[in-house]
Parts: sequence; structure tokens; C-alpha cells
Amino acid sequence: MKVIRSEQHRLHFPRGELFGGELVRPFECPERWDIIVDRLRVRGYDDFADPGELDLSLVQRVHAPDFIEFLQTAWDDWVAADYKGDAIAMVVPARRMRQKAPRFIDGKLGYYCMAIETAITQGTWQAARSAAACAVTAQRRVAEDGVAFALCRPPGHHAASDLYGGYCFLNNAAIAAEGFIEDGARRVAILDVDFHHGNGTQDIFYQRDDVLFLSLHGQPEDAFPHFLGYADETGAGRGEGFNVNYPMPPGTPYAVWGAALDDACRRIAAYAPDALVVSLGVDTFENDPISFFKLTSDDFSRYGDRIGRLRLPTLFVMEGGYAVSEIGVNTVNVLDAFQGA
Ligand code: 5XA
Ligand code: ZN
Repeated sequence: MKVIRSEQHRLHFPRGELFGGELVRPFECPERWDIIVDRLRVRGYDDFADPGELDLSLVQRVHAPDFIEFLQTAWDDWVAADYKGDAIAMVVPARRMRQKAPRFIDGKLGYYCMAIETAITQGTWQAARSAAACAVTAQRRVAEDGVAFALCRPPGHHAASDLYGGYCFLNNAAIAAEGFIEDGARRVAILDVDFHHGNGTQDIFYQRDDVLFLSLHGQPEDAFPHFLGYADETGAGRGEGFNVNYPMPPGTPYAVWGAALDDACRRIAAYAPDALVVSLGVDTFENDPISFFKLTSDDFSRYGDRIGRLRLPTLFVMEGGYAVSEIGVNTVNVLDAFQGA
């Protein structure tokens, strides 16, 4: 399986993340990437490549022009304001406030932000671009090989057309789905198995019937991103029926999670897509520090096999997972089992 990854991910690593009222070392850290690469090598994956130049027209099909410009200029604006730390939003347009982008950087950060744990640094835009380039380069490999893995960092599934947050800036999976459509796919399915609801991906395709989005995640009453991901969000307009959410409670074991995956796989098979994008987050793991499902390392093999049995051209796009010492084993268990199915 071809693995597309970029060393440029290292350009994004904020000094801190607000967690429980403390400034802690970010859970979304560069070692995550290193440990996945190490494990891939141990398991015999040796077909690694850098991404090609990012096709910005695909990014523009997913993200609003003002948002792209904001991401490109946020750091310079922050420095111009003489701020010394990482760029963090502090004020957001809450209920009964105007939804309008201000000129000053503090206002802009809040306007485009969906969760303030996510800081922007000097290299964030370059790193986000490289992650999107990984997704698109890997997507193009799927036509030749039937499968590819985009080892994206930073992740993408919380990024909506004009929102960043939840460690995400550009929606790598959505950009890749647009890549499949540009290359002739009439229907694409996106299966999001990250612990967190893929609010950004849902929002981007909510009114579309050419992209079926399915997400298995911690229920919003208890889990980030809290304000989207309920089962009654089923799509709108032409997209009605093409958005499927499986919110699940704290402590969910594989028996329950796997049944939801089975249902999702049946729906995907019925939709008969030309390609499948898997938003692969492994924060469903029992020891993940910020999540509450109970999947074991063996369960990742079980579900890799289930996805493999769909027999679809498949692109895996890396999302979350913060039990750093096991992130490699869990990720590669999915890929191995997919290939062995
Ligand atoms: O999939 N999303 C994540 O793993 C990020 C969660 C951020 C919670 N503050
Ligand atoms: Zn996650």
C-alpha cells in the first residue's frame, strides 16, 4: 500500500493547548506521525512518497475564499499586532452577536474558529497545505492501486468550509472526495471512524447526494464537538438521507461499535460508491486520553477486515488518536486487516 506523508507536518506544533483550564502540551503532537511511520516500517510497508504540489482548485471546492485567505495571513496579522505567543482565539460570535468577519486578528480568529484549543503558529498554513497535498496525492494513487494511505497531520475532519478547530484547518478527507469526483466518480462515500464526530465533513456535504457521509462517534451530549453529530441530522435538500450519524455513549465496547460499523457498511454497499474515503482516527482506543470508547488493539484489525470486505477503491486519511505509544499499532492493524480481507 502506498503511503503518502510529508515532513512538513513538523512546521505545525503549538507550544500549548488549553485543556481543563491548564495550558498543556498539545495532544496532537509530531510524535504521533513518527510512531505511525515506525510501525508501518516494522510491518513491511516500504512504499513511502512525498505529496505532489497541492492543487488549490480542489481546496477551493471545499473551503470559502475568505477562509483560505485567513489561514494564509493569520500568523502575519498576529505578529503585526505584536503578540508573542501562538495565535489563539479568545472571543467568538456567540448567540445574538453579529456573524461578520472583523478586521483585527483577535476578531478574525474568533470568527473562523470552532474550538479554541487549536492554535495557529508560524508554520501552520504550510503544514495544513502539506496534509491536504498528501490526501490528494494518495487519492490519485487509488485509481492505480485500489487503496492508499494519506498520513495527514494536521488532521482535517472538524474543518468546515470556513471554520478551523479541533486540531483541523483544511478538511483533507473532503478535499480528497472532491478529487475523486473531479476524476470521474459519480458517488463517493466518506466513512468517519474517528472517535469525534466529523462535523466539518458533514457540514461540507450536507446538501449533496453525490457524497454519502457516515460517522461513528461519541454522542454530542458528552463528547467534542458537542454541537453537531446527533442521529437526527440526516442531510438537507438533495442531501436528505445522505448523512448518517451513529452517536454512542461513554464506555461503548466493540460489540456495540462494530454493530454500528456493520450498519454503516451495509449502507455504503447499497449506495455503491465509486470510491470510499475512510477518515481514520484511532482515538476510539480504550486508553485514549481524551476519548471514551473501549476498542482494543485487536478490534482495529476486526474493523479493518470489515471495511476491506466492502471491496471498494479506498483511501485512508489519518485523523485523530492520542494514545501515542499505541497509535502506530492501532493504525496499522486497520490497514493490515483491510489488505488481508
Ligand atoms: O477528531 N478530533 C480530535 O481528535 C480532536 C478533538 C479535540 C478536542 N479538544
Ligand atoms: Zn478525534
